[in-house]
Amino acid sequence: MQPNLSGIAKQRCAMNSCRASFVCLISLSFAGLTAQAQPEEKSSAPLKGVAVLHPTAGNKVSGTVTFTEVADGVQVHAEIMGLSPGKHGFHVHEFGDCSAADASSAGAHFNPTKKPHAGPDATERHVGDMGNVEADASGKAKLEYVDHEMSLTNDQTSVIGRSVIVHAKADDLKSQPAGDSGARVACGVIGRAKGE
Ligand SMILES: [Cu+2]
Ligand SMILES: [Zn+2]
Repeated sequence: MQPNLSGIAKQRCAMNSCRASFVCLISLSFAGLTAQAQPEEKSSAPLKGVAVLHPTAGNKVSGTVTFTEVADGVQVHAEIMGLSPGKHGFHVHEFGDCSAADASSAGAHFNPTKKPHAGPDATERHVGDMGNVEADASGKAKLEYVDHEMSLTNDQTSVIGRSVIVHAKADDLKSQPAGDSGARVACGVIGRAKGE
């Protein structure tokens, strides 16, 4: 008879020696820990959010904005089209609700820390203050930067469930409460996206 390895282990566990039982117990506990560690490894992908922008009534602005958790903040990547050439205010607004024809349903700038309106590099700013996107002559804009105020985790500065708004005019980064950037030309709800 050729007992396999688990057969040998069982035989050892069956031995009435204190020491053998202890070794078997340790082995079983270790196997249990390994099995528990598996699901945590799967969820280690960076948190990611995405907003698909749709035009408000009378406009044709569309695009996609992604938010990816990085070591020092949240990487914002925007690609927008259908804009008039030049700068356009670009913010996270407090409600993830683009249902109104003019996107007024999205509410004010996302401001959980109760600070004044400013630009993305200011130390005192709305969490939602992403500044401007700048469209070229063909109406396309691209923006890529790391934001140090917003988050994607389940805390008060998380932008998940809020919305991204693009405006008709430039944000002057100082007028209160919203940078005097005019009408809302596109709106998209920020949802959770699959991590990479
Ligand atoms: Cu805005
Ligand atoms: Zn603001």
